[in-house]
Amino acid sequence: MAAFASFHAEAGRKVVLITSGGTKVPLESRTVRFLDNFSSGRRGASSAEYFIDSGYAVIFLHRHRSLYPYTRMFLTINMLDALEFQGGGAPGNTGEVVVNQQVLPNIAKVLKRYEEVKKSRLLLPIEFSTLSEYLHLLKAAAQALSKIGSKAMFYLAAAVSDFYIPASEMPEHKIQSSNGPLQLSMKMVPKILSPLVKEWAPQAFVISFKLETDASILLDKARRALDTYRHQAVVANVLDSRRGYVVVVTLETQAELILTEEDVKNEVEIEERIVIGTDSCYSDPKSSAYQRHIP
Ligand code: PAZ
Repeated sequence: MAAFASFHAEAGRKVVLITSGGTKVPLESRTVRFLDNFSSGRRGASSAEYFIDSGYAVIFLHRHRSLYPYTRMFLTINMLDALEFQGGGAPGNTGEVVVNQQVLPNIAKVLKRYEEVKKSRLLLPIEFSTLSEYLHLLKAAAQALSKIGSKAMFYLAAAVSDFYIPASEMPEHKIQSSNGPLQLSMKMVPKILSPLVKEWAPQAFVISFKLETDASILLDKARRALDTYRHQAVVANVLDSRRGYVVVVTLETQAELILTEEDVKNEVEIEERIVIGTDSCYSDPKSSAYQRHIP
């Protein structure tokens, strides 16, 4: 991560670390069961593409098997339905395999972009599964990125567990149902934003995300996070409307980003708006990107 960051910073590029997907919290040390959450990784994966399009190099710290930039569009497609034998499926024809462009209509365009990105080494994927892997890798990433100072951005879209069972309190073997109903006592996960902003990467531009299901407490919680950690912005969203509506909160401003029906018809994604606003705020702190106050 440090080599990737220095390489791109020396080439005059900004580097963003995106976190994406949910964390897994094991209940046993030889893990059979774990707690998980809803996050698909779509926010992180699509934002990675828009950051690359805006001139950034991206460290993509993501949950194993969550959505991934470029391939995210094809996740629901059965690979074998998308391939066919050239010349048809006559018995004995096991010759060349080609892509059925009706099943994968955008594949050529996406493949071209993916290859350009790979060739320019603009995307560094790093995987986590468990909460402890995530915390360890985020700290390592922050320390690696601190070397490039204000050229680094953090875009913390992962849905990280607030609770965990410490290794010392975890049973080694599979919890037995014959012992009756399960009662769990979990500890609070330390708030990593605090050391990240204050100690590990104090010059970086940091955007955190806040998700709630009760819209009435969302903005208060976003503002409280900004007051506590003093970072640059919080993207606040509600579970059910997160694909089409977010509020970007900074210390002085608050802006709603909304997709209209027209946008949805044109396949505009809200991440494009978040990334464009974030980039102009970062590149020019006086920018009006997030200046629109909500009455
Ligand atoms: O991963 P996804 O696209 O399904 O969802 C994105 C999200 C809701 C996880 C993200 O926008 C977010 O709010 N992350 C922070 C969640 C939290 O409050 O911990």
